[in-house]
Amino acid sequence: MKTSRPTSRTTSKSRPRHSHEADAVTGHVRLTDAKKPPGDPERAILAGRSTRGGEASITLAELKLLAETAGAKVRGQVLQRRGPVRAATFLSKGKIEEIQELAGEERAGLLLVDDDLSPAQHRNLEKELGMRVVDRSALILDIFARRARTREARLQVELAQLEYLLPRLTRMWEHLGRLGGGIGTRGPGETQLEVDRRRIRERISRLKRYLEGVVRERRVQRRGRKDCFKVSLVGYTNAGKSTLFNTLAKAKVYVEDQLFATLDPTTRVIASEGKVQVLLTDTVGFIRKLPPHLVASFRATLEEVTEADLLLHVVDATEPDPDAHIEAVNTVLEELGALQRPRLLVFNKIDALEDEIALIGLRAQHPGSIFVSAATREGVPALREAIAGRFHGDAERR
Ligand SMILES: Nc1nc2c(ncn2[C@@H]2O[C@H](COP(=O)(O)OP(=O)(O)O)[C@@H](O)[C@H]2O)c(=O)[nH]1
Ligand SMILES: [Mg+2]
Repeated sequence: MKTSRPTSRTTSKSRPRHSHEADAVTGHVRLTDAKKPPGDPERAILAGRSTRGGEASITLAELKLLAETAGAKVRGQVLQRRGPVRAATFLSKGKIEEIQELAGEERAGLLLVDDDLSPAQHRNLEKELGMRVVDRSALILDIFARRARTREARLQVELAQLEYLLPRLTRMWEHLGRLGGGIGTRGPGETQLEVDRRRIRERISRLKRYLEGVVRERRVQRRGRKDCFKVSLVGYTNAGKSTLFNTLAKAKVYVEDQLFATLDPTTRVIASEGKVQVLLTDTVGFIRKLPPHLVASFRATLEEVTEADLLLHVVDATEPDPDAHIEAVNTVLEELGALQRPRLLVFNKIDALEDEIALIGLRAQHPGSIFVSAATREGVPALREAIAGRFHGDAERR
């Protein structure tokens, strides 16, 4: 789509800068500052809140990985352990001061918050801190935007970004509206905002129509594969789904020790029995608190999962808290309506486990699951057998 630059060039200087404002028309909530020369990563501080003791450090470790994947350089972190949520700013006054101090020392201009902020909290926090704030959803959306290679993935991400942006544009000017339209509240800024909003809504409906078409197309495609046994890899991002896909399908899809390396589904035949083929699909990974807009936008991609005959739920066995990851994946599966699909839990990366004891513990806690290393292929024959077993059971029922 061709979008002319907004006419607000002359007014933009007098309006407060807001992180979501920069690319209102193209819909890109950019994390990195466009004015910065490339190769100079943005220096960021992380902030999170914890309600339960131990889990918070794991949470911030994940936020750090997300931040680095998005190209930021993490210079420090602040964790709020106690106290009620301060509704206006999400973080307490004391923590805000701590962040300011840390940011000053580290010359950091960006705060990454591990939770999702309401549009008002976001605005207030930026105002009090005097620095840019990006919440968890915006950060994940940013990574998806960077990762999107195909047209379909790009449009899906764009839709999610615009849906994220729209309420934030609205609220941004509400405080002016409440003054009752006095002097200075009905300037060109307000008119521009209405134009922006209308344009975004139009773009959203256009994207939705297009993606509906993709969903229909995919359904037709899948109908052609009705006689196949469809296996889908699901799991937390970075669990090793793509590596396992390559091992099972003898393929070469993109593998990276970064989050969300894969956005587009790839399908390969991994076995055939008589006329029936066994198809394996690798697709986008999940994470805790995946932005809901993203799940909705990626419906075309994720329908592979809802219609699979078998889901291989891949878990990184070296994770400190694999159960938390399993739960997060199950939450997304439930949102997709795919929790009822037959599932097989596959613990991966057993080559990297510290000791036997950890493996024994996992085996005891998750009976009936499979343990593999996609890297060394240990356990992969057993996985193939398990897939074949499910396939034969399925064939008998048909
Ligand atoms: N040690 C070890 N590393 C693995 C194994 N499988 C995957 N990895 C690594 O884990 C990272 C994420 O892998 P990838 O397949 O991209 O994960 P995905 O996000 O689930 O698709 C990469 O650095 C892989 O090399 C394994 O069996 N053992
Ligand atoms: Mg992958």
